[in-house]
Amino acid sequence: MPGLTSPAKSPDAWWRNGVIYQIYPRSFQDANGDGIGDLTGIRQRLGYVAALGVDAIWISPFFPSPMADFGYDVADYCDVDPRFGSLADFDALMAEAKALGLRVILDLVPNHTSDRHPWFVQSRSSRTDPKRDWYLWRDPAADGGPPNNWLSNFGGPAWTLDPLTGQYYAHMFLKEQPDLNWRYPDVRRAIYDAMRFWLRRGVDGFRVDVIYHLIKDQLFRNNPPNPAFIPGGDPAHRLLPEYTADLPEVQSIVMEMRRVLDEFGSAESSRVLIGEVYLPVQRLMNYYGMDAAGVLRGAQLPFNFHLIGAKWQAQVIDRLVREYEAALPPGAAPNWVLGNHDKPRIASRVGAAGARLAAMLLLTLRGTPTLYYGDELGMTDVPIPMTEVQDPFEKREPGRGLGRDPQRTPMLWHADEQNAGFTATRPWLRLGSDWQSLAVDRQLGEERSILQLYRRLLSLRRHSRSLHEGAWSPIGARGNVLMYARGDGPERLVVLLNFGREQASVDLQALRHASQSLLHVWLSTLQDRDEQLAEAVPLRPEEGLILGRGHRPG
Ligand code: TEU
Ligand code: CA
Repeated sequence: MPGLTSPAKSPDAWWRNGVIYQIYPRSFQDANGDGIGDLTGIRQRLGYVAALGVDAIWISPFFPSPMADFGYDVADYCDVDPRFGSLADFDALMAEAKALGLRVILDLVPNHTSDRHPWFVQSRSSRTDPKRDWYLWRDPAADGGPPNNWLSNFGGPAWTLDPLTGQYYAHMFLKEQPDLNWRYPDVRRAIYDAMRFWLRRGVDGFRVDVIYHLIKDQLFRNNPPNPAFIPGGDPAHRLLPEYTADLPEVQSIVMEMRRVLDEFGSAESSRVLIGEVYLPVQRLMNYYGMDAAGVLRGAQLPFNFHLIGAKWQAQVIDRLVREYEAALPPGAAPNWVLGNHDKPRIASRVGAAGARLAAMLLLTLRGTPTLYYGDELGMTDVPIPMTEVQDPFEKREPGRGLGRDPQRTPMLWHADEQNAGFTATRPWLRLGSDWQSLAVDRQLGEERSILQLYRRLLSLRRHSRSLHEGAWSPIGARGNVLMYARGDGPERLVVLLNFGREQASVDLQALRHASQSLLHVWLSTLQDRDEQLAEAVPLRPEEGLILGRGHRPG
């Protein structure tokens, strides 16, 4: 039957079109009643994640850490922080995930360690310590100040003076997160060994934190001023990171990391390297690592964050998708992200109806989508009173709207349980006032909830070959309606997304070249229509539709 195909499974390269679900471990499920999520909690909730219909989870860091940046300051790359559990808990989680058919991706933080990591403790102990060169130490400037003008992403200079040896060390983030010296071979080896430690335990890949920051200018030149900087904005944007990010030499490291993964698989390896890269589309493409022969040797998925910053307009999104699709090297896997633990939640950026439209967009574009936990519930940013702030970024730069606590609040499980079933005690971050209406069990009982929309979209993606792996072809943006097709021939389907707050109508004639015959509404973001279309497709405000031939598969 046209449009009806068995799930397109290509087990070797699941990451080409599988769906990744990001879990922030502090906030998913607390199993031992301390108000902080943990690995056992995640394991207990894997049934929900599998039933949602995703392919993999990515867990933000759970390694031993003083938690200056909530785990992005690692003190031991090969263990579990007691607050999150133990290695045995991790193994149990891994086994449960495997049993449910879920892949597990870990968060590798190689740009910096915690200042409590034994490597840094040794490095700072003396100028002649064998680990001195593992970090970036420099003499003070002539006036005793920092060696250059580099800025920390969290505000203030990227240099801190260590009185013990009279030198400054570099840190792109907090002073509790000293940057490793990736020009130094021993550093590379040590991190690659940590990767192997987890690969041997069965993990399916890594999301690599700020992979594009790993190499800094060897001459430590000053970063130039950013002419586009708006006073009052993120203070780190005062300078352009010309000498601290995306240096050409970083590409050889990306390829080395990929080779470590490939030790555990084939070329189309089932182990995946995901790079956290905030860069313009063209520069992002370098991270696929295409060599002279056209072989992709870099990250299989350099994160594409462009939907996060894009203006929420049909024309803008149309241009963005075209630009990104056109820029991809041959054979490269596209990917899309709507949000993460660092960015305001999608439902707060575009509203409740917009969040549904965004879900349809994310899950009908070509390639690998990454979902942020709770976005499937339509969770919004939770305002955190000053006295309850946890995020070090907010503490350092208060009141600028840069803090990341609002998007890190506990997952909402049960409408009738204390703290939504996240914890039996006071949670580390408060719940939003609307938590009961958003809870998983409440939404599962509602036919047309956003959670049901996510489940339907994920099921459709799995059952429709066109959505799962078909080509993406633009139809265009007419007024507020973004239109594109997926797949070829009789299986081709059409997606219409009305970004406007008014009704819109699309002439079927206009879609004729994209469709072969009568079209059915397979899915509406409002989940209340199922009709066969005659001449025009009426779209309600902020409604999205998937149109296909015949009946909806799955
Ligand atoms: O984020 C890198 C990054 O670019 C963010 O720090 C961003 O600039 C900031 O959050 C404002 O949006 C990664 C992690 O995702 C983040 O949680 C860590 O704090 C950071 O690296 C340091 O490891
Ligand atoms: Ca706990």
